[in-house]
Amino acid sequence: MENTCENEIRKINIIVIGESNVGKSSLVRRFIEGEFYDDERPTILAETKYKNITHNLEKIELEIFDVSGLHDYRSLVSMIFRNLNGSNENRFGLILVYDVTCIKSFENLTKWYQQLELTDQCNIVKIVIGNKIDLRDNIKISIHRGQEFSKKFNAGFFETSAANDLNVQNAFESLIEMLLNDKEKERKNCFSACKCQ
Ligand SMILES: Nc1nc2c(ncn2[C@@H]2O[C@H](COP(=O)(O)OP(=O)(O)OP(=O)(O)O)[C@@H](O)[C@H]2O)c(=O)[nH]1
Ligand SMILES: [Mg+2]
Repeated sequence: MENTCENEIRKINIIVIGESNVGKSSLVRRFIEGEFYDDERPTILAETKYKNITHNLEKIELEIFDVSGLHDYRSLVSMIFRNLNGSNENRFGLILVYDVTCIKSFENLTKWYQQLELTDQCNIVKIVIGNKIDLRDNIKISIHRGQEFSKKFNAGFFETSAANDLNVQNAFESLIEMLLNDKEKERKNCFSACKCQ
């Protein structure tokens, strides 16, 4: 007889936000497809991407909301977030992305975060990503500033390059691990810098 439990798939939702051009879609593409496009187009509104993974023999479907960083769509972030928060019994993941070569993208990350209007009731696990570390000669935001920022929001921290495939899998997998393991201390202690820097 067929065991229906075996076919049950747990769902994990992740929302990716930050300024336009920081590389949100490139990070998601790198994680899901293992590819990178030099000419990645700006996202219109938001795109949803899916990936199935197995964790400890459990099937998991990841649903990733890649939200446009164009300011016109900023209110969309709150809308997606409210729906997700209202409909989801499980915790879900938030990835805040800035571009290490762009000061504005780092400074504005607080505004994107505030757009979510998070409350203590929100069941959420956060990580901050400083992307484009392959552009070594143009880095404007030190790893220290990134870490301090993420501590303020009780989020994990990662520096990545979607272009060179540095630390991207690790960042996503660590977030998923935190979501699945439900360990508060992991959220606080998850700081990782790319060794290649
Ligand atoms: N050098 C370098 N370029 C990158 C990296 N990640 C993304 N890019 C480039 O940066 C540009 C913007 O990338 P996107 O992924 O479209 O950025 P986005 O944050 O999704 O932008 P919006 O959709 O407008 O919000 C593209 O030309 C990418 O090829 C990276 O790690 N290194
Ligand atoms: Mg995009």
